[in-house]
Amino acid sequence: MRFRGLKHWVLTCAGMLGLAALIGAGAAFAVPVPGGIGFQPAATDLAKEVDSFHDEILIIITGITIFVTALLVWVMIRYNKRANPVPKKFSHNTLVEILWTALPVLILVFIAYRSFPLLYEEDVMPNVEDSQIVDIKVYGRQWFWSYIYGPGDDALSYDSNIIPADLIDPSKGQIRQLSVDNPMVAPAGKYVRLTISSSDVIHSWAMPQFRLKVDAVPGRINQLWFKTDKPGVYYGQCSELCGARHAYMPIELRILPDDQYEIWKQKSTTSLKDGRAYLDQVQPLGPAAQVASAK
Ligand SMILES: [Cu+2]
Repeated sequence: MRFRGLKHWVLTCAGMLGLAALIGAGAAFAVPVPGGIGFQPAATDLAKEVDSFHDEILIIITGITIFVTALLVWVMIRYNKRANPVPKKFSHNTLVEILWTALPVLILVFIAYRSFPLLYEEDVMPNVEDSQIVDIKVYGRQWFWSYIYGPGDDALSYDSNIIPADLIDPSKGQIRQLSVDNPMVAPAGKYVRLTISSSDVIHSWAMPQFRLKVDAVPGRINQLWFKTDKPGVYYGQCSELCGARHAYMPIELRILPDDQYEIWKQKSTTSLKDGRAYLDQVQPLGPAAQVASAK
């Protein structure tokens, strides 16, 4: 990872620099928690890169804010009417003007140098063998998601609807506003390529733990990819205001080990219900996963 030294320095300073950075580094739960203000833990290598970029930006922002505030305070105290009754009347200072132009440019160049490669990496999947790629089509709809599994001839497709609040069963690890009837499922350790579109209005498929978000635009195909080695359950929500039930089309993503994923897909192709039963069997959430189920 680039800037490893800087990142360590950033993490060391995080405690001094703010509660947000501190909690972000120490967050333990993969679901939103009451009062939580940090990030959910990163689940992909790219998400970790995004986090270290965030930490670097936080340092820069904090430095600039402190510097500008100190300048303002200094001006207010040293150059007010009482302390400085006869002001000087010059209007140019070449050195200062060069500095306040060049330094912000250098800071912006550094930020661009860090952010453009990340943007590119998030957008373009690495060149890997076809056997390493899993293609899933994602459609946003008013107001649920549809997932279509390839390859090619759409072997499996289904809709994913929210479980209504009055049907939520916390003993099964279901979480109000986040759990769905048929979760999206993807294998761990593979490159999962999503092609995302919409059949009505603009939605947005967002997965905080992967630091991914892309609009689902009718008539247009967007692409995302991710690769995580951690099986588990991940939650996201539609992140583009899409109508009356925008708040009721969450994303539940289950990452399974590759062999279990294949079995799940096979079972689901025959019967969605069997697939769901298999999912609950190999990846039971249990009440322990209950972090944010409070009403
Ligand atoms: Cu939506």
